Amino acid sequence: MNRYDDAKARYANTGIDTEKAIETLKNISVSLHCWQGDDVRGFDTDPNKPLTGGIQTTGNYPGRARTPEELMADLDEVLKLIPGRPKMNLHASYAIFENGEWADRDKLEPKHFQKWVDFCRERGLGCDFNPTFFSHEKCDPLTLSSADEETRKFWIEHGKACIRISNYLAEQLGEKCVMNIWTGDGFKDIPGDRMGPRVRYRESIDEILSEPFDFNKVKPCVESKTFGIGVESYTTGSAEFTLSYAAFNKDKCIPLMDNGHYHPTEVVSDKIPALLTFFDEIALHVTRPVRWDSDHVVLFDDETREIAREIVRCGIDRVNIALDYFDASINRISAWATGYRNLQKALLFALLQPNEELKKLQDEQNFSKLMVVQEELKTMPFNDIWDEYCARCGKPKDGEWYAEVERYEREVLSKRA
Ligand code: RNT
Ligand code: ZN
Repeated sequence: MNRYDDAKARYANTGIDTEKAIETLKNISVSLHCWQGDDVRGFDTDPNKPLTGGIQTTGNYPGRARTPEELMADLDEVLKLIPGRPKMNLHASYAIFENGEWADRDKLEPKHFQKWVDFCRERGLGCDFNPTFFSHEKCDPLTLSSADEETRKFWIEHGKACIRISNYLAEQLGEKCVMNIWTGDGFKDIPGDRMGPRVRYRESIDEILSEPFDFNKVKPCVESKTFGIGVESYTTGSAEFTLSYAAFNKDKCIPLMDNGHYHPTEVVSDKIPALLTFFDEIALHVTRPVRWDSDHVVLFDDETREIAREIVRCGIDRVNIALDYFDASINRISAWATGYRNLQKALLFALLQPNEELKKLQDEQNFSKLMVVQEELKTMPFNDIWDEYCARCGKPKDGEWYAEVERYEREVLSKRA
């Protein structure tokens, strides 16, 4: 008997269908964020300007992508290494201009993303999108919540342009486009007015979402945050703000939770069923915060597994899953692939749980057995199912992909001096 058949039989003994888990996971779409490849620099402004908005990439590992061609080549390399059903996730700052043409963020058009559409179409990928409200001279530092009407207008126009682009991506690629509104708007020190920026932020999002779109195809989201670097005292788009916005605008907007954006003892896994009690659909940014919103590479750790368990238990089709991290201190292809594979592992692990039985044990108040069953599941022959899943996706198993990362680094990345 081969290892998979043996593992399959052992899972079957506990009432778990590994075939079903594998088939389900193959169809769960997970967005691959383009910004891990170039440390969130983008192509529409000077790539050497500082990253603003309170986010930070640290490290200067050699080999970052400097052009659209390099980023696409790197993405192709990552796509070789990850099983599952990836979807691209772009920021507006990744617009590709041709023939010396350039457009500011308020004037971006679908054509500036045509190369990305072609890239996605050739690879059978859908595409999510994000307006870029940071790393730009018109961040004062506020954007959508700025007190300066001209600045605020500029960013509203950017948001509207992004709705049109998202619509185009959805139409061209035949898959819904999740468009996430996140701004780093906030203050370093104690504000003199907390309400004003929030009222303006609300009005700005209203204006952006007044741009026509089909809510079945374009899914605007509002992402909350607690604080950022240099923005420690006040964040306009706090959890209460964005959640309330989404709740009062359910016909055109969904809430997005990034698991780096809460206080360190709060967990997004627990918030998933809380929100899904009220919202039909939510969106997630999966990341790994280390003491703060540090955006470390996603690991196969307890909270990632718990997030995946809640996604599976609450309804896979109700959660839009995306990755959001950026590590510039290690090989970026490895960072991308490690995080993506780990989220896949967490989802597979979650699909291999006897959820009906666990629920029953809880409802019967059999908490001793509930603990024992959950603990024993941790050491089931999970790796054999994972290997089989990778093989069926035509992608390398653990132990078989890192050599390719090394080859690519040697032959491609190391030459980008
Ligand atoms: C920042 C937010 C936001 C960004 C990306 C680049 O804290 O998480 O989602 O990381 O849009
Ligand atoms: Zn995020």
